[in-house]
Amino acid sequence: GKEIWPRGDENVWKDGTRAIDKDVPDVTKSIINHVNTSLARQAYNIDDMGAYQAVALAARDDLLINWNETQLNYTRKAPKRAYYLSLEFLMGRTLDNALLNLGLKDNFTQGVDKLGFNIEDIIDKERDAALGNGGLGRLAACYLDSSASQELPVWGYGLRYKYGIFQQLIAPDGSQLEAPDPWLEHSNPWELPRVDVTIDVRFYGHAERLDNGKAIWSGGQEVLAVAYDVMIPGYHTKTTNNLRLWESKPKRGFDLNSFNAGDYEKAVQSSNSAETITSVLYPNDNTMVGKELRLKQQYFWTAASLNDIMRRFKNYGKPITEFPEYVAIQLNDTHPTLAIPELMRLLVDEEDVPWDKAWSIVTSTFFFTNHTVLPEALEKWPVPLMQHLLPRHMQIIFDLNLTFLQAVEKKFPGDRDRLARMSLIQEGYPQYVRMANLACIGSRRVNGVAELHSELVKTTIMKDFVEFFGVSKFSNVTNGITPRRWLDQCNPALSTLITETLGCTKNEWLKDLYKLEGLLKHVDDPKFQKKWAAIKQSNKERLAHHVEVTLGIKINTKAMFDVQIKRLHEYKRQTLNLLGVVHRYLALKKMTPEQRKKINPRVVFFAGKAAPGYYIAKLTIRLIVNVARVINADPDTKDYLSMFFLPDYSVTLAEILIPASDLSQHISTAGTEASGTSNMKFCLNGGLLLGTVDGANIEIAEEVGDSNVFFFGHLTPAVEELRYQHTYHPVPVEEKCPALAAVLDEISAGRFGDGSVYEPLLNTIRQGDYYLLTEDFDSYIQALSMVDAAYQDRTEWIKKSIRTTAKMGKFSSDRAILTYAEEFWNIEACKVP
Ligand code: 8GP
Repeated sequence: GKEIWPRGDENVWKDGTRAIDKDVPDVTKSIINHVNTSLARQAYNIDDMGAYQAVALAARDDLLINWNETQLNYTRKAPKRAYYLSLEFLMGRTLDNALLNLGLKDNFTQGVDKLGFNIEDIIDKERDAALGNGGLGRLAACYLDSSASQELPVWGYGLRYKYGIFQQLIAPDGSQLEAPDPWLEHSNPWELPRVDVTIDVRFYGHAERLDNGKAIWSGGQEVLAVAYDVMIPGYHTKTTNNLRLWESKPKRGFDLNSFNAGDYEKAVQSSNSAETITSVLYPNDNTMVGKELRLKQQYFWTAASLNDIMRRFKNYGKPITEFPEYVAIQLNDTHPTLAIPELMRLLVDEEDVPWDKAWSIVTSTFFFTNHTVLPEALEKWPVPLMQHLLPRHMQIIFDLNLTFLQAVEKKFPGDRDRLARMSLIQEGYPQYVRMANLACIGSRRVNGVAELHSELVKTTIMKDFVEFFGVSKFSNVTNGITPRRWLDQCNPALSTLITETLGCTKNEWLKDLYKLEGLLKHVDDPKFQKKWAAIKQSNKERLAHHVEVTLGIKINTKAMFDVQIKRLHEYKRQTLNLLGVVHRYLALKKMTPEQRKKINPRVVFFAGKAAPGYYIAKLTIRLIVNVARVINADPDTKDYLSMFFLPDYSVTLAEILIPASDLSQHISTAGTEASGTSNMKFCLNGGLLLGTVDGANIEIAEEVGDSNVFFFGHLTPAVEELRYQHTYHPVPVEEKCPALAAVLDEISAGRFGDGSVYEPLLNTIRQGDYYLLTEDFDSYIQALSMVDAAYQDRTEWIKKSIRTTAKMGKFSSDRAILTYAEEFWNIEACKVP
């Protein structure tokens, strides 16, 4: 029956409330206090969810004290600050991370134990804050963790979406279904609503030009931006930074004029449209979808953030010309590019700064990071749309363009093609504003996110700009990941073993990840190898348990765990992996039972969401699911090969999958994956990498040595020529790659369900093959055999695994954020006394 007494010791609950018993830990008292007051609940009425809320509030109290001290210290010392503007922050869960960063995990573990709860069960009640699509959003979250951990005065600015990335469900036929993610349904203890911090944001209306390049922008619709603050604790430091997320609200509850005129419906309508702005995250990754509401989001967020930044700068009491000495703003891709004309508008129209001076302030303030060279991702907005929504900004962009093109003409006289390529405006009907061009001319520095990608930025999309501005404006900052979440938090056993082995504190190596090299001394120590392997094994069992609980499927944990988890995109080539699995399955089918026994069993995991409008990506999921059904049910082969699509990929699911992987796949067509960041996470957790010579894979191999990664496929310089051949001199798949043709034929023939369903997907390979699967398939299969061979020698594999982890120092996001801080922003640590 139902318990009528609280879990745990009833006396602890009672004494804790009265706070008299010395034996009751402070955290326990604090939790009880929150149960009674904040939650207004009684002890016998508390389940894991209630306990989670009380524990979160207790931890929040500690964060708040640090947060207040940090902000006060910034106000007193008035340091130069940096702001990270990102439309996406893929935070995941907060409680565990907060407890670890505060150094309070053990206290809380004991504290909840006294109340009859288990801390891991409580942690498991939290929903992910999934305000992002993939790598770009998770990178922003890692950078916030590193900024706070390095005690840097950095704030994030983003949007408080009511709905994060959709929840992914799999329909009976195997295809993806999307459901909304109402993550704020239960109150969110990690955000602080600031009803007093609001900014008016204008849309539409008229811009009337005055003298000196100034104008007055009036009329239109005004929307209110309300701030919500999220505390970002550094690891083992008091510094607790801020992530400010804006929510849109109607400026007045309703439009009094319309209301008085008796048009109640219209009055309520305008308030609806104001609230729509921050209602949902656009679920596209690496692709631009030109929706008006998205442009509204972008302006709403940049305007609110810029006004807030300006207000804070003014509190410093410095002359406006010193703005860039106190403010640096990083633009996370082109999404916040409207910040450039917005700062021009604030300076020229509202602060009376002369145009040229204003432009020099702007171009000293902004820094721009590009995250992809894929053409479909480059943002451009129709001029008529922008003119309508943001008439003043459109004027400013045209004025900037005129001066800019005059300068280009001066440097390269008579080069009309160059002018057309570099213009902020793409000609045509309609014209378009090219956001990357605007971001580039408005920023002091432009960077890519891995060595190869930064080279491609310079030689492709920014080539003309390199010739105009000089190459020194363009550079590289290779991405990084926070080792706090991506090792200490997700793989506590490995973290403990590393601390024991290195002979330094956990704090020391987590903040100086190069210290991992100390593991190399122990590579040949059989005892250490054994411990290392045992941890991997228990992580595999943890994953298997999770799959059994969520999907009801049992997994052979003795098999090699082979993982590809990322957004579904043709350039990432999940299809190559899938076809590789089918190839393996067909080969197994042809073997005798005796032959099969020599094969090392393999379990292949896929996870990832497809943009709801991305037909081919969704079809790929459907095929993965249906191939899995057939393979997993085949008694001949199921002991040697199985395959799973885990639905609803998230940060939290990644935290379970990554520590459990023996091998992970990062197999994009060369030159298409800007960096990748999960590749770093897998390697940090001792998983080996199977990949193409692309993005940060290259730098990982440089660190760990070629013998510890499995590379295959064509290199970037070959891609353009190969694509040309596929377009103009196509060769049938049967001739180019018979092994692949055989696989495609089996699918067409209906071996995995009605083949005709998958024709559009298979045809992307048979015709055009833009992502060059036919070119890389043989080499991929060969690499997979090398993986098999390597896995046969388990000791050697473990050594590779240790060496890989040991050489991950470079990929700490602390290194990346310090590069931004020192080389771009010119900011320094500001320690809380
Ligand atoms: C991603 C890149 O695809 C990935 O390689 C990289 O690791 C990550 O950014 C972080 O740098 N790019 C995007 O998500 C992206 O470009 N998104 C939208 C701007 C189009």
